[in-house]
Amino acid sequence: MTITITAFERSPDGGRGLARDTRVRWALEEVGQPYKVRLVSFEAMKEPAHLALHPFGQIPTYEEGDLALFETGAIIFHIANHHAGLLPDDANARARAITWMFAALNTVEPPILERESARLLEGDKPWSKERMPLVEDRIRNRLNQLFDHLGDADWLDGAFSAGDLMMVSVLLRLKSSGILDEFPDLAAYVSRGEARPAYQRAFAAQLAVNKPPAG
Ligand code: GTB
Repeated sequence: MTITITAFERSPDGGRGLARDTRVRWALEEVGQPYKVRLVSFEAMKEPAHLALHPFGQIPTYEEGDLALFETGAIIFHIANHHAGLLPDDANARARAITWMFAALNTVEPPILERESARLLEGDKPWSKERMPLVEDRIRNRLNQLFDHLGDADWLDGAFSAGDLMMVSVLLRLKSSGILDEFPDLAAYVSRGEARPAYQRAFAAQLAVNKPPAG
């Protein structure tokens, strides 16, 4: 059955791979599933046709036959659950990999998103300069804990899994902040994710849509 996802017609990041369709593309590439992409404008995302797929008017969405999904956690879990390559066969190892998906989304991503909101939406407020170090320290706290867990392992729990795919995707949003560079082992972990051929294909595919015109 054909898989169709949605992505920004023009991503605000100009193709740096930070919009959340990249992680879904990556998962599909890891499991070797072909997919189509329907590009949507910001206006179209708020119209009834898209809202029927995504109640919050966002990308990405995922369609496969009668099934329509939103939320990258649910989409990537669905992909990983139905195709070999992203979740281990052993039941306990599988449950732990899923735990890491949740940890990425529920524990590590929130302070990273808070920093982006603080910068983009509150950067002009008189109290912003005072608040930012507190927000960034909450990220450092999570990165310290993640670093303690990872140690010198390549991946979070044995072989690469959907948990790593989600964690690397979340950490990638920190790349331009300089904070990730304070944790060279975590920066190396992210680089290992980016070096995967499946990630490279996913990145190239989103860049092909968003690349600024040459010249
Ligand atoms: N929890 C949802 C999920 O995981 O699927 C979050 C989905 C989401 O935030 N989608 C964003 C969106 O549709 C795009 S990815 N926003 C439009 C809206 O809400 O109206 C977030 C994003 C956007 C832009 C950049 N960037 O330019 O760097 C990075 C990330």
